[in-house]
Amino acid sequence: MVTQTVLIFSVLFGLALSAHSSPSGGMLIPDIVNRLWINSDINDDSHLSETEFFREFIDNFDHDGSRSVSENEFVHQWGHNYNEHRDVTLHVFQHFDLDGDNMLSQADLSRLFHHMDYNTDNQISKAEFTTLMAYIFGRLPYD
Ligand SMILES: [Ca+2]
Ligand SMILES: [Ca+2]
Ligand SMILES: [Ca+2]
Repeated sequence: MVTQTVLIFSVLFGLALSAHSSPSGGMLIPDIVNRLWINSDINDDSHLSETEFFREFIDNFDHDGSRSVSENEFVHQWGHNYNEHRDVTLHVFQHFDLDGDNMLSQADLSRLFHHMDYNTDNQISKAEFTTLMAYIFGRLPYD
């Protein structure tokens, strides 16, 4: 039932965006993860520091200068960057918003960062990053 609803939504949304995306909607997930990684690793040293993580997901997404990211800000910027469906984007937002207060704060991202950092070297490797994103995208409500 949920799958069917999402599918119908995807088709409608895909048609609306067909001028610049495939009928199935946004980018392929490996492409999104690659793009996310390239955008986030600002100094291009193949590691993601906590500072880079904050810069990518707070500085870029926070449009009103509150130093935290609302659901609307997240959906707007993610959609702009990755051409992704609102429902997919909300799913990512809900995984990033660890305390569930509907705001993505530096505290949420810090917890997420240390959760991702399996070998506790205070840097996120692409493998660590991909593992988390695969987990999040793997839990999307459709296959
Ligand atoms: Ca880096
Ligand atoms: Ca939060
Ligand atoms: Ca690490």
